[in-house]
Amino acid sequence: MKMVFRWFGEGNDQVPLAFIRQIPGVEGIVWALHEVPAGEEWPMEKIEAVRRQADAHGFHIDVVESVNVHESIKLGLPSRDRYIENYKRTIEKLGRVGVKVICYNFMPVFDWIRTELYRELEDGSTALFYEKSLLQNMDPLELVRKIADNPKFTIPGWEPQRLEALSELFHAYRDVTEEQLWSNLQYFLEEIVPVAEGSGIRMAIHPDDPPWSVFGLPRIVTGRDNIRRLLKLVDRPANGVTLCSGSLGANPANDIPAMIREFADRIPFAHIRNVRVYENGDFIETSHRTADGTVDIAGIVQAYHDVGFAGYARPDHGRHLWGEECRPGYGLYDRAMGIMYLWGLWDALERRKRGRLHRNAANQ
Ligand code: CS2
Ligand code: MN
Repeated sequence: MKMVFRWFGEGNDQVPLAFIRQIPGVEGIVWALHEVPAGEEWPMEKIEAVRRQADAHGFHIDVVESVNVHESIKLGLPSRDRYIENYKRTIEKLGRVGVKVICYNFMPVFDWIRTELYRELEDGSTALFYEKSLLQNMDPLELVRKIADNPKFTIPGWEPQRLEALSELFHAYRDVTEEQLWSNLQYFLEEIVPVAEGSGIRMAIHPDDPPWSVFGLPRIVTGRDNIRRLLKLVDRPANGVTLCSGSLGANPANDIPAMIREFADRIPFAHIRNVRVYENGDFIETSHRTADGTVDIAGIVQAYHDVGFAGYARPDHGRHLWGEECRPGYGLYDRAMGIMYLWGLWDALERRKRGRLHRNAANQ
């Protein structure tokens, strides 16, 4: 397991690289050019600049999250070919600086969705919260005002430019069925996966968050069956998945350890975090610790260990603690603690395995 940490870039992340350096066992940053609008080709100078900054702190830049997919690709419009060309050029450039994994998602209009960014937990910390009944009766615009209107930080997935044309976008999606979205995804993958392969890169789709349809928009990466289908669309190692335990875990029917065992060789990148799901379908993000949520983080780490996972992993969202001012879900403290929990589980498993090997050798 190669531990990495998401970093939003110089001047765009309140956590300096020098602080990330102090979290045990972090070898690389997970990055993106957040200022480049979806669909545009990434400029090489800007890519190189991030590489230099990371280098100066001893980090690699193997994992990019995300190269965002332009809506016309998801909608299957004639203009998609132009944007797919740009996407390919970006993949090639990233390959040239040594990037190994590109995380992306295929969610129409919105990336992740919550109804509250700072919901208080019983310990006084706050975290992202999803209230099912509230969302069912909410106007999407109202939600955008609530989430995107954050004066201090732009929120990934809720960039203003993405949301400018919201009503037109909803209109454009009115006739897009799940099956059409699948076929648009297939078209995209057939184009880009060979380019990724040629560039030494594995594509890793992020599951839908939450893993169900919202505001009547189609969503297709929600659980085991459709991940199976996705991997078969282009049945190559370069067509993989970012297995996000928090996104998939919002649906308690998802057996994540079983998915890890089944899809092991197609998971180049793992997001590991916990959520607590309530009986009414609401959920809140918690600490990474197994006992704090409903996702079996210990079982997940065990599954990764059992399959000999050698890919990249990062803690995902964390709570907001100790008065930290940060981008929602992306404070330093809880994610750093999350890493220590993940290493604790991992190291204990390693030790047990080595002990077993020693004993077996001694018995021979
Ligand atoms: C992430 C997603 O911060 C988050 O919620 O898990 O935004 C993720 O980066 C994208 O869906 C990946 O394309
Ligand atoms: Mn995630």
